[in-house]
Parts: sequence; C-alpha cells; structure tokens
Amino acid sequence: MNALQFIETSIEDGIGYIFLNRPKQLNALNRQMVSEIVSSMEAFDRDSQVKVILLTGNGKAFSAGADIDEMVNDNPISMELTNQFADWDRMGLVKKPVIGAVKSFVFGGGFELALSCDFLIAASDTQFSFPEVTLGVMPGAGGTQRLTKLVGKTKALEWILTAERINAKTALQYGFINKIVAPELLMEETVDFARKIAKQPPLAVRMIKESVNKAVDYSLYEGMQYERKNFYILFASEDQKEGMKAFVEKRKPNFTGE
Ligand code: CO8
Repeated sequence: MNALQFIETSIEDGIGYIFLNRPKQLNALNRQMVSEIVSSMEAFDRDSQVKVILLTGNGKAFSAGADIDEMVNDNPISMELTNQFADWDRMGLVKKPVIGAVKSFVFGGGFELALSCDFLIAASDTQFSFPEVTLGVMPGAGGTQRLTKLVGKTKALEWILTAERINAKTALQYGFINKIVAPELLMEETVDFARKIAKQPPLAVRMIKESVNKAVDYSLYEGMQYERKNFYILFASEDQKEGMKAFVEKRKPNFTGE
C-alpha cells in the first residue's frame, strides 16, 4: 500500500480499520482521499487476516461531504475525463462486509459513503443530510439511487430536495441504519458488532452479502437463481463440512475460511 495522506488504517483481531483523517475539515472527501479509501478496502478484501472492514472518521464528524474547495472549479469535461466516480464503482465490488461507525455530520458525499457500507452503527448525535441542492447541484455518488432503494421515493425525494437534516432516530425508523449508540460507546459497540460477523465462516459471509445485494437489483426469479448457485457453491467449502460435522458431534466448529 502507498503512503496514505488522508486516511489511517490498521488491522486488529480480524477487523480492518479505515479512519478518515481530515478532522479539521470535518473529513471533507477530496479525490485522493476517496482513492485511498477504496484502495485500502481492496487491500483488506485480499488480506485473509481481515474478516470485516470498519470505516469511521477521526475527530468530531464522520464526513461533511465532498471537498467543496476542490469541486468549485470543476467542469463536465474534466469530470468525464478523470472518470471521477470510478473509485465509487470499485467500492461497490468489495466482497467483505463493510461496517460504518458514523457520528455528528454525515453530509453529501459523506452520506453517500455511509450508504455504501453494508451496516451503519450511528452515535445518537448523528445528522444525515444531502445539502447538494443548496449548492446548485445534486448527489452524484449514488445518493439518489441508494437512499431511494432503501427508504422509498416519498422520503428520499423530500429529504434530497429540502436538504433536511435527518437524526439518528428517524434514520433507524426508516431502516437505513442498524443501531443507535451513545457517542462515547460508538467504537466499542461497533467493534462488538464487527466481531459477531468476523467469527462467522468467511465464505458463507461472502456469498450471503453477494446474494442479499442481488436482491436490490435483480427480479425475484433472477435473485433466487443467484442465491441457489451460491448455496450450492458453499457445499464445496471445508467450512460447510466442518460446520455440519461439528453440529452432529455436538461441538463448536473451527472454521478456517476454506
Ligand atoms: N468541503 C470543504 N471544506 C469543508 C466542508 C466541505 N464539504 N465541510 C466543512 N468544511 C470545512 C470548513 O470550511 C471549515 O474550514 P475552516 O476552519 O478552514 O474555515 C471546517 O471544515 C469546519 O467547518 P465549519 O466551521 O463550517 O463547521 P460548523 O460546525 O460551523 O458547520 C457544517 C459544520 C454544517 C457541516 C458545515 O461545515 C457545512 O455546511 N459544510 C458543508 C456541507 C456540504 O454542503 N456538504 C456537501 C458537499 S457537496 C457533495 O458532497 C457532493 C457529493 C458528490 C459526490 C461525492 C464525491 C466525493
């Protein structure tokens, strides 16, 4: 991995940590930072030590969105030529579960980054918002699509057009976060949650994530076919043999990830 300028990473106990690290700018996302996030996720995806990826922000906020200073002079041609959302597409291909621990401001591109996670644990002070409309633009990294698929058109359109701040309680009520925790317990609770997933057999976790994600894009019939193939594939794994043998022998399974 190249030297990282805008994030910090570490690995501990099966969890690959990514910390957004521009706290003075409330972790506003510049292009280099997004590229570092995605490259680190991909490196964790290839690293057998890592079972789960945990993404959070250093300092007060998760992220106040795309770096407006960097975007102010953008034009359509430069954005097309740099293919600036290619990194975001790669993020969607990460196979291991990604858990976001969010707090305070989760705005704009920061909200889109959060919605790219598979799970969100939110501190009770979290505020989600898409303020893009107030800047004369709109969400561009999946916000109009992901939020709408998660909460339906009625609320997504209202929230994106009004730039209203959504608190953690409302987010939980609409089902786009998993859990609300006290701000001082955010990391502890998220690590506990991550450990529950990290101890499961990795191949089954991978196939389950892939299959559930297909439910968002595929018809029920296509999704069922996809699920079935993944179900069959798991019977080629050592962990399936071990998991079922352990059940029959009334002992705890020892999963190896193979
Ligand atoms: N970009 C650049 N700098 C920022 C951003 C940002 N999005 N947000 C905060 N900062 C900077 C501030 O300029 C300030 O810097 P300085 O100390 O040098 O003046 C510092 O962070 C602290 O911010 P504030 O003093 O404003 O802190 P407050 O607590 O008063 O306010 C707010 C916090 C309400 C979050 C406020 O900073 C704010 O409104 N920020 C902008 C939020 C916003 O509009 N976000 C959306 C950006 S557009 C977008 O995300 C489009 C996504 C498209 C695709 C994604 C590609 C990555």
